[in-house]
Amino acid sequence: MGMNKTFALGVVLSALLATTAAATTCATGVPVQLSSGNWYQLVSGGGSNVTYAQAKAAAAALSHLGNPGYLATITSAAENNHIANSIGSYSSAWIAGTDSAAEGMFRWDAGPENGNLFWNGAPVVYANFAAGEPNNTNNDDFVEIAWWSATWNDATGNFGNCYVVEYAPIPEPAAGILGLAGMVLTGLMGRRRIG
Ligand SMILES: [Ca+2]
Ligand SMILES: [Ca+2]
Ligand SMILES: [Ca+2]
Repeated sequence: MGMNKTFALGVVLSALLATTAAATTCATGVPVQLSSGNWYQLVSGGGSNVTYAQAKAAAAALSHLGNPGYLATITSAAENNHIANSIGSYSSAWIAGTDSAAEGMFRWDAGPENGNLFWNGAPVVYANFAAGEPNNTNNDDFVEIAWWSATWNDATGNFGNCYVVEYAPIPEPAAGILGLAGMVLTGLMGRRRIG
């Protein structure tokens, strides 16, 4: 009886601890490709997750199939929906938006669109802030996406969050360079023959 009770208590405690641990971070998913070609991955920051700066640095250190990663930039509804619906879920995760340089002027902070303005009080090209956001409540300067609504919020960058990594296929210069090299070689060989 005593053994059974101790065992049962252990099971309950384990379950409680597991629940607590699971609630602190997301599950790192696999990169999922959108038809446009880019991959997106929800990444755990570990036990207490990571700040915006840590997420940005960690994303830049990742790669998928040789394609470098960066903290995700979301520039279309298709991209936003793909992230919200296809890569797993968590309460929220960092994406690469910030207005740290100029309050209320949100720019992309990584990837091919680095530096591009996407919010100046209204969407520039594309933005998906929740109603009433961005509100700069606590000098919020960094953008997170929330899964319950697929919308964005400005938050302080210093709390723990999961993050979304984007991988863009590297354009294929190899074929062009090889083709150019072939033309140069052909040209040289032609000259030699003529000479
Ligand atoms: Ca993007
Ligand atoms: Ca702000
Ligand atoms: Ca906010």
